[in-house]
Amino acid sequence: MKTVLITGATSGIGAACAHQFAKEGYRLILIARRAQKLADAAHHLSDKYAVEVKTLVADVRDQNAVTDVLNSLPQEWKKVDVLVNNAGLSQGLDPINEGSFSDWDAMIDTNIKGLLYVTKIVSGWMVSAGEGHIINIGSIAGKEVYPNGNVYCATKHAVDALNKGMRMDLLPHGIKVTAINPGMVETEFSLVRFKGDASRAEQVYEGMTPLFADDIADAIWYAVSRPKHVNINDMLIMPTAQASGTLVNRNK
Ligand code: NDP
Ligand code: 8X3
Repeated sequence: MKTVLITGATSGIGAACAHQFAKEGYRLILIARRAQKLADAAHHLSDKYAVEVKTLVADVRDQNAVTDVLNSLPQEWKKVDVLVNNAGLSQGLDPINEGSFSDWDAMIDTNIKGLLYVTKIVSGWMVSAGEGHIINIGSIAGKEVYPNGNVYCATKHAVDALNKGMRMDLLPHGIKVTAINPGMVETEFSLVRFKGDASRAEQVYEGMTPLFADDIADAIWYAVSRPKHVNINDMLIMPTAQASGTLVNRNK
């Protein structure tokens, strides 16, 4: 029985991954802050796929909380085969001189530090087991920078660097490390970026077909299901209607 740990499993890409791995018969460990949404997802997944699900309500920014909830898992759940470092967010889209300190803290603390807190513990378990696969959700924003994307792009460039660094450090232990870097995916991402402004969020995807969370879960499953001797280092996945961070064809 294989086990996957997914951060940010209450919505979007993380929720789609939970379905994909459950469908493949994995046991699930799901982390997010919204307790009720997490509990509802767990019930639904265990009913639909007949898999075991553990939910851990935690804010990945909180180093002590992350350490406590992960260490509280029963020993037999600490053999994690796949870690999907997905929890993340953007806050605001402002020029650097107008950016908000709290937005910057939220992005840096979640996308970089939260990813590190979870990875430190789970990669330790993988080293003990002598195997494992870490999937880091980066972004087109980790490959290029777009106007007003400043700090969000910086956090995803950091994920790109950490993805490469982890692969080097974990090489002696046979642990695979993969970055999945999506372009525009229609999830709660834009609603969160624009702090609940639904009409501004909708405009992001107006006149074009974005990626859907299932497209990314499918790509993650492709990487995870390669033979033991094959690692997908890095995948950049864009909607057909998006050629770069900002170049979008809205006429089709
Ligand atoms: P969503 O907003 O739909 O999902 C984000 C998930 O992360 C939610 O489950 C949320 O759960 C969780 N999360 C956010 N902050 C925290 C936190 N501090 N602690 C624990 N969980 C947290 O967005 P996406 O699915 O689109 O985003 C997933 C990842 O994909 C992010 O890393 C994002 O940067 C990346 N990405 C997204 C793209 C897009 O266009 N959508 C493109 C490229 C990359 P809860 O609120 O319950 O804690
Ligand atoms: C999310 C996609 O284009 O807003 O990482 O950076 S984008």
